[in-house]
Amino acid sequence: PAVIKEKILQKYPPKVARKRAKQILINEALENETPEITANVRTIPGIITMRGCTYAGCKGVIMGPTRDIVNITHGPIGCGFYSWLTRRNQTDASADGAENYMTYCFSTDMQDKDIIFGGEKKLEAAIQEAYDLFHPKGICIFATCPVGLIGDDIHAVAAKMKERLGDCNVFAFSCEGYKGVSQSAGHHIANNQVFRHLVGLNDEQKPGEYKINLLGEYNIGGDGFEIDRIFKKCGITNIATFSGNSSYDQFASAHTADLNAVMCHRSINYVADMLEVKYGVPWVKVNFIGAQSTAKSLRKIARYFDDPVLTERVEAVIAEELPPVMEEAAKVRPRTEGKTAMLFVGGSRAHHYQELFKELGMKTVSAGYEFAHRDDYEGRHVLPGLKVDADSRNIEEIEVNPDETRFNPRKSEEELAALEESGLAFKEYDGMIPDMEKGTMVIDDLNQYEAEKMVELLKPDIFCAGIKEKFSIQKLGIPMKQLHSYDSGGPYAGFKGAVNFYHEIDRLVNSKVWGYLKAPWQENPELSATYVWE
Ligand code: CFM
Ligand code: HCA
Repeated sequence: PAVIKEKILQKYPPKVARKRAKQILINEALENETPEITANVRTIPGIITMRGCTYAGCKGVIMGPTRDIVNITHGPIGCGFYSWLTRRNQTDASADGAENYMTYCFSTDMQDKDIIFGGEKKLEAAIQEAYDLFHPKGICIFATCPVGLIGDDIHAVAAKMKERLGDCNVFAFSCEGYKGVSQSAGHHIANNQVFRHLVGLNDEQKPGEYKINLLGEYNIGGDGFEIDRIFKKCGITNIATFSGNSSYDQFASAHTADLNAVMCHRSINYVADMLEVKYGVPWVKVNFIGAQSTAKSLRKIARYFDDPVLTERVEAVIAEELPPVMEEAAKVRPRTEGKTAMLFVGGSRAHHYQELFKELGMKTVSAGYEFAHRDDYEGRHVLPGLKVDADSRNIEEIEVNPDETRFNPRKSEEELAALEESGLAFKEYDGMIPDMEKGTMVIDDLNQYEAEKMVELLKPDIFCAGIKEKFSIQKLGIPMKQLHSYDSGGPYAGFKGAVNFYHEIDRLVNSKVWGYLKAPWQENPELSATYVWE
C-alpha cells in the first residue's frame, strides 16, 4: 500500500500531494489507537471529485423521499431536474387519502431576468400555484447557488406565504450548493429546519407497542419496505422514518416514539441528538445492511425495551429468517470467496456494505467516503476533539433545550446506566477504519484520477461507487456496482435484501464479459501500427 500511495501522489504538484496525503490512509496496526484521517475539508480546485453539492444533500437526500410535502426548488431548472428521483427512493402512497407529489418536479425555473431583477415574486407565485393545485400540508423551498448570490430572501417569502395560506406549513432551506464543502452540509441544514418547523406538531399518541423512529433510512430500491416488514413481524412500531417512505405527519409525530434507531448517522445524527435533548428520546446505532447486522440490530432494539415478550418475538423472527439467508450465502460463497472489492460511497454505505461482502467471503481492500467526517472513519469518540473550521462554522448549529411540557426521559439515568453496563451502547458508533483489515487503504473524497489508478494498481474484482464512476470503471474491464441507486436493483437491506445482494455480486464478479473488453489493438499489437502514406 505504501508504494501505491506513493504512485498516486507522484502525479500531483507538491502542494496538492501534501494535502491529499492526509486523506489517503494506510490502515496500520497502532497500539489501541485508530490512525487519523483528514475529512470534511474542501476539495482541491481542479480535481474531479465524486462529491455532490449542499443543495443535493438537503433537497435530494433528506427531503426528496417525503411524499406529501411539495418541494419547490428555487433556481435554474437543472437543479430541480437532476435531483428528481434519480436516487430511486421509493414510497408507498396506497393508503386511503395518501398524497404523493414525488412524481412531480417543482421548480421556479429561474431565468436571466430573475437573476438580474430578483426572483422573490416568482417564488411567491410558485408557492401560490402549488397550493391552489394540491392544497398540501407542507411546502418546502430550497435555495440553489444563484439564489444565495443575488440575495433573494426565501425565508421571508416562506413566512409571508405561510401566513397568507393559513393551513399550509411553508418553510425554507438556505442550502445553496456552495454553502458547505459537500452534501453533508445540506443534511445538517435540512435536519435543523425539519426539527424547527415540523417535528413536534402532532402530539397524538399513535397505536402500537415498542415505538421507534428509524433515522437515516431512505428507502432506496425499497430497503425501507424490507426493514418495515421485519419490524412488523417483530411487533415493533415504526412511528417515523427519516425520511424513506415518509409523510408530513410522520415527522410531526416523531417525538412520540420511545427510541431512535439510527442507521445512516452521517446524514441524520443531528436530529437524533435534538430529539434526545428536547424530548428525552435516547438513540442507538443500528445497521440493517448484512443479515448478521440485521439480527444484531433487532436484538439491540429488543434489549432497549427490555421486555421478554419482544425479546422472544425478535428471537423467533431471527430463528426463522436468518438460517435460510446464511444457506444462500453458503451456496454463493465458493464462487465469491477470496475476491476483492473497493467501496467509495457517500457517508455510510462504504462502511455498511462491507458487512455484506464479508458474508460472501470477500475482502474490501480499499474504501472511503465522499463527504463523511472523521467520526465516521475513526469512531464517535473523536467528536470532542474535532476542530471547527470556517466551513463548518458557516452551517448553523441550533440551540435546543428540554421542552417545558413534553420533555420526558424514556429511561431513568439508572436504567440507562444498567443497559450500558449490559453492553448496549447509546450515542455510539464505530468508524470504518477499525473495522477494516490492516494494510487496507482508506481514502477520503476519492477523485476520478485516483479511482482509475487504484483499479489499475490493485485490480479489484468489483468496484462500488456512483453514476459518475460507472462507465469509466467498466471501461477498465472491472464490474461496477452502483451502491447509491443500486443500478436497477434492490432492496439490499434486511434478510431478503441480503439474498438479492449475494446473487447480484455473484453475477457481476463471475461474469465472463469483462475478459472480452480488450480492444482489438490491445489483443493484437500489430493493429496499433501507424499507417504511413506511400
Ligand atoms: Fe447516508 Fe444515504 Fe449514504 Fe447519504 Fe448520499 Fe444515498 Fe450515499 Mo448517495 S444518506 S450518507 S447523502 S446512506 S444519497 S441513501 S447513497 S451518497 S452513502
Ligand atoms: C447525491 C445523490 C447521490 C448521487 C449518486 C451518484 C445518490 O449525492 O446528490 O453519484 O450516483 O445516491 O443518488 O448520492
